[in-house]
Amino acid sequence: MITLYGFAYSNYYNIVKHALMAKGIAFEEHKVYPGDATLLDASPLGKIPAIRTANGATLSETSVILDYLEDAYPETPLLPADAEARGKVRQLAKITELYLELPARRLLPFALGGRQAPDAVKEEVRGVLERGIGAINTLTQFSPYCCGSALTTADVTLRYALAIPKLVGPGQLGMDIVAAIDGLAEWDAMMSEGDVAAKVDADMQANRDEFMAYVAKMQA
Ligand SMILES: N[C@@H](CCC(=O)N[C@@H](CS)C(=O)NCC(=O)O)C(=O)O
Repeated sequence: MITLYGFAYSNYYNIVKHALMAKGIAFEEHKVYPGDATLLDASPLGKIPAIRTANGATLSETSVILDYLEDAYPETPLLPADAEARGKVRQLAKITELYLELPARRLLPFALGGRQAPDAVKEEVRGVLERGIGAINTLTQFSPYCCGSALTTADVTLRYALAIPKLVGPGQLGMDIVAAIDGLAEWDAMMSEGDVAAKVDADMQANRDEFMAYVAKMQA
């Protein structure tokens, strides 16, 4: 059985968890926070998530794990069959990761610490986010899913990647990132329906206080 390493408040962890559940793959969760030495066995940078496959191999990096799951468990696919369509899904997921999640993440320590980021950092982040939002507006169809009629890894990535811009956007940048992407609010509500999202969200909320205590300890 696959082992998923990480913690339920992590948005990257939840991308992989959602994909595992949507694909109906059996897995067990091994709770671990960044900085835990045991994580390094599975994740060389100590980042979350990581998996151990049923054969005992370890993998880290969310998009890599998603690709592995598609290769190893092609039943109930989260990628289209056509190579170009697969490329479009991966393009959207990559742009979401690099130009929406990662820049917003730079502001996370400030938001979690209850203070404002320096103006120079905010403006740099704003510039990258505006370009990312432009690209995502161009690439998303929302008909009803990001890349057409079927749920793909781009939807799963975007749903959880959005957590950070939603958290930091209003307080740090005065930006409503959901409103800035046409059709995103309706898609986001649709993506929250269903047992998989409900389970991931409930587990995330259940882990909130423990995660905040971990953050406070790290910042002390
Ligand atoms: N590029 C990584 C990013 C994962 C990531 O940043 N995870 C966070 C938790 S949500 C983490 O491990 N943070 C601790 C660290 O960066 O050392 C991926 O795609 O999986």
